[in-house]
Amino acid sequence: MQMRCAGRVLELDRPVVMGVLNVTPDSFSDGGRFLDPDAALAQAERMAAEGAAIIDIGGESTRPGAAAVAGDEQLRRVLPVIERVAARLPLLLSVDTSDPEVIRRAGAAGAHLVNDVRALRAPGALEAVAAGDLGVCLIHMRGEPATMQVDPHYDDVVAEVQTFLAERVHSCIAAGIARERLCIDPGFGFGKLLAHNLQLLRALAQFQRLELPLAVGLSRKSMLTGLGARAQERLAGSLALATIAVLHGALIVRAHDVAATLDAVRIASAVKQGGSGG
Ligand code: PT1
Repeated sequence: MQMRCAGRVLELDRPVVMGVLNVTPDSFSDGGRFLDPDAALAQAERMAAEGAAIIDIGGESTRPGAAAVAGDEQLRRVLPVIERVAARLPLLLSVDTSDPEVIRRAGAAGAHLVNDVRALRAPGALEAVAAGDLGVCLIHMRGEPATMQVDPHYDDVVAEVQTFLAERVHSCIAAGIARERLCIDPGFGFGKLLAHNLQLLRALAQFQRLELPLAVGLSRKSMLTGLGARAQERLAGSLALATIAVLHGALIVRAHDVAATLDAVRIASAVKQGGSGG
C-alpha cells in the first residue's frame, strides 16, 4: 500500500513511525519543550535520525480536557517550525490541525499531509484540502477534546467508528480528494472509555475493510494507566500497544519515542510477515 501526499509517495509496504512534535505550551507529555522553533527543529532532526517517516507538527493539543486554539495562534506556533523542518529534512511533514487557514498556510510552507482529529468536518476544511494536493489522515473523535471523556456512549463502538470513517472517506472523495491521498485512524482516547479503546484495538484488523492505510496513536495515552501501567512510565506499555496494533494491520504508528517504537514495529511486522526485517 502507499499514500500520495503533496507530490510525494509514502511507501507503506511495511509499517512506518510518525514522530510527534507538539508545538504547544500545554501538551500532556512534553508541554512547552518545543515552542521555540530551534528546539523544535532539533527534536525533528533527532526523530529523523531515529527513523521517523513522518513528523507530525501540532499547535493545538487535543488531549482530553484541552481547549481549542484559534487558527492564528496555531499559525504562529507551527509555521516557523514547518518552514524550518521542511528546509532541512527530507521526510514527510504532517500538520495536526482542523483549521482550513492552517491547512492552506501549512501546505504552502511545506507540509505534506493534514492529520485531523475532526476528519475535515470543520467548515471549509474539506475545500481547503481539495484545493491542493495534501494527504489526509481522517481520525474518529466523538465530541470535542474539552468534554469528549464525559460519559461517552456507543452501542457498538467498532461499527460506529467504521461507519463514521467510511462516511468521511466518501465526503472526501465527493469533494475531489483522491482516495490515494487518504488514510484512516480510529482515534484511540478520543471520546472513548478504556473498554471502547480495547474493543477497537482487538477489532483493528476489521478496519482494513476500508482498504486504506490504517494509522493509530496510542503513545503515552491515559488508557495505559487504565491497563495498569505506572503513571510516569508509559514507554513499555506504549510499545506493547504499538506491537499489537501492527500485528492487527496498522501501517502508520504515531509515537513520541521514535527509535524504540520503530524497533517494536519492525519486530511485530517481521513476525507478522513470517520473515525477517519486515
Ligand atoms: C491519534 C492522535 C493524533 N492523538 C492521530 N493523530 C493525538 N492520527 C493527537 C489520553 O487519553 O491517536 N492519531 N493526534 C493526541 N490525543 C490524545 C488523546 C492524547 C487521548 C492523549 C489522550 O491520554
